[in-house]
Amino acid sequence: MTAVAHDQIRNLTSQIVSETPVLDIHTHLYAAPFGDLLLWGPDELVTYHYLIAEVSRTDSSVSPDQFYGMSKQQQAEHIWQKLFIEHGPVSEARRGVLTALTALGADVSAKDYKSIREFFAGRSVEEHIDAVFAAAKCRAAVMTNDPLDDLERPVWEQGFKEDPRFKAALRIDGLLVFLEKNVDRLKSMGYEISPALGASDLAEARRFLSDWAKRMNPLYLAVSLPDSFRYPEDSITGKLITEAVLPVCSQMNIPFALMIGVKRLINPGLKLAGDGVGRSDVGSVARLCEQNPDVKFLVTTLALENQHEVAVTARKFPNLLPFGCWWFLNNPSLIEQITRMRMELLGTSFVPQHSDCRVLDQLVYKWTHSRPIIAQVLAEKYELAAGAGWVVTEEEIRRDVKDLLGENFLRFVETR
Ligand code: FIX
Ligand code: ZN
Repeated sequence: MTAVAHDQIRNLTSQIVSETPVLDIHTHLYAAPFGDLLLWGPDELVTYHYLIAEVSRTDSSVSPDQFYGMSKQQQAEHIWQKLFIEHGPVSEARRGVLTALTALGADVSAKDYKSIREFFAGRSVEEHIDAVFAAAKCRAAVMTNDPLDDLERPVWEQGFKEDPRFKAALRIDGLLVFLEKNVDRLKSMGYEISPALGASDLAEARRFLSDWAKRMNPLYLAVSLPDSFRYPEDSITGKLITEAVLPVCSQMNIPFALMIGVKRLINPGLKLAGDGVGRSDVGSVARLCEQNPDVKFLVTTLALENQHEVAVTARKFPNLLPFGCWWFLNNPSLIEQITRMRMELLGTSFVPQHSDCRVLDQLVYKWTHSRPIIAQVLAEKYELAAGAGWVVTEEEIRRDVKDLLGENFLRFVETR
């Protein structure tokens, strides 16, 4: 064992965190065989829905309809002009663009967007995947795979050569939250599931879930739920969770990931950029864990106000793994606050971050921005332990960093 001097803890921890490969447990990225579902490159980076929300409030002379009427290139140039040239790139999402572009070799100092776009022109998606995963020190990213997506489903049905850097997650919002609009699609796929949810509908729902779980071999089943979510609940979502999702998760030993707290489309005109946040009922999470001890739950909530209660609830239920600083929480000041609070309550038994990348290039900035914060909090706690007489070793720090950046998650999904 290599003891670490007190004044070396911070540097060593930050070095170890910066060099340890990360397993990113939730992204909207796709392996190359999924084609255009994988968004990449500067125009996608700059038109990220976080920046669409920011430009819509910064320059109201262009309406959301007018903005969405532009080509992707025109949208990118508009955002660059309004959010980077006419106003300081000080928001997290804007800084993210600069971090990713610079880390991938582009020169942003000239502030000339067209030359930045030119720099990436002619790259193949395979080259870009290699470059991004290397720059982000990402060993694997978990996708968001929706069998009810008409572009994605044929890729799974045809089969493809797997890339070990992309893991599957079976996303089931289309069944749990949007069943009514997917009844015909499910029927065309061979599943008779009516919103009446009689016994045969529920059996069909279980068959749908287990069929696609067998096909995708997902690390977890996942759903994003509104802030109004309650468990148990006599609703389509509530019934399907109780009668279909939980039995299948228990039988196949697959965790269920709940992302709770979105207020969908509070401004519909902004489309994907129009979602808001609401406080969730964490009591529902506690009941899920208490009433289903044989099911593992991965939980992230969108509201800052819910973070403490989720961490406390996780102290009571080993089948609950809190993860990530989701979406509107993915900001340095909040990541630090949430990570410190979680570490004080849970030690290292949580997943501090996921990227939620929608664009491949974002993998670089989401982790470049989060790693130093995770390192700072962990180092601080080790310094305090050392101050209380503990002999901190390099091996201990390496072990805990590996846990926080992936092993916790893998152990959780793999254990029965
Ligand atoms: O439901 C989700 O997976 C959310 O992460 C997304 O829908 C959201 O649009 C997003 O990109 C958050 O970062
Ligand atoms: Zn997401």
